[in-house]
Amino acid sequence: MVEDVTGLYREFGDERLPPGQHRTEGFPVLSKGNEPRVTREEWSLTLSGAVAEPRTLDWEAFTALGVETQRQDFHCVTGWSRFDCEFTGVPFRTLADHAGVDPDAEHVLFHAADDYTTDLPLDACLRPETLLAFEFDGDPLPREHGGPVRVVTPHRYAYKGAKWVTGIEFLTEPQRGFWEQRGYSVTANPWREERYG
Ligand SMILES: Nc1nc2c(c(=O)[nH]1)N[C@H]1C(S)=C(S)[C@@H](COP(=O)(O)O)O[C@H]1N2
Ligand SMILES: [Mo]
Repeated sequence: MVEDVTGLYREFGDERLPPGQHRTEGFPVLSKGNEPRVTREEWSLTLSGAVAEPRTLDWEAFTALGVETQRQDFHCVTGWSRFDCEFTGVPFRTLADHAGVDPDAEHVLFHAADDYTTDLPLDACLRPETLLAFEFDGDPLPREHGGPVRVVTPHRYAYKGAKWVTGIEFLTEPQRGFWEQRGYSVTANPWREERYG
């Protein structure tokens, strides 16, 4: 079953396409540098920081937590949006529950195999649309789009979605990620055009 979450824009206004964005049919690739080559067998995910039980999950343990498929839109801060992407993955919320997030955790820093990081307030991560995705349109997520596993955040600009994700660090104080240190927004709501921070 595919859950359609493309209507989430209605929380923020009447237009599905956020201001200043144009639609693209293709799926451009935006990577800051090298694109790591990681197999599902080599991959693991670490849940650390302000949690009851730090954990490292391998592929089997990760997928056993429960998988969902969602139809989502994808908004890049450089101006393009791709509608109706079908992503299959494990919800962030499921992973947070698995580790047991401390009550004083407020923020999240995602880590990736290319040393990319990105940060978001915890409440934005806990929305049901935040997935750690491993399939796109029914196929394994291509390496250039972050395979084996990436984060997707259809309610935020796409730089919040770490490709080749390796870790989720729960924080009691905000810490800035790669683009956030370079002037991009921490909150990054596309309908409010929060591009720069
Ligand atoms: N690990 C990692 N994740 C990343 C990036 C990156 O360079 N490295 N780029 C970000 C940016 S700026 C965008 S717009 C999206 C692009 O995803 P795509 O290449 O699948 O379109 O991934 C984000 N996640
Ligand atoms: Mo981006």
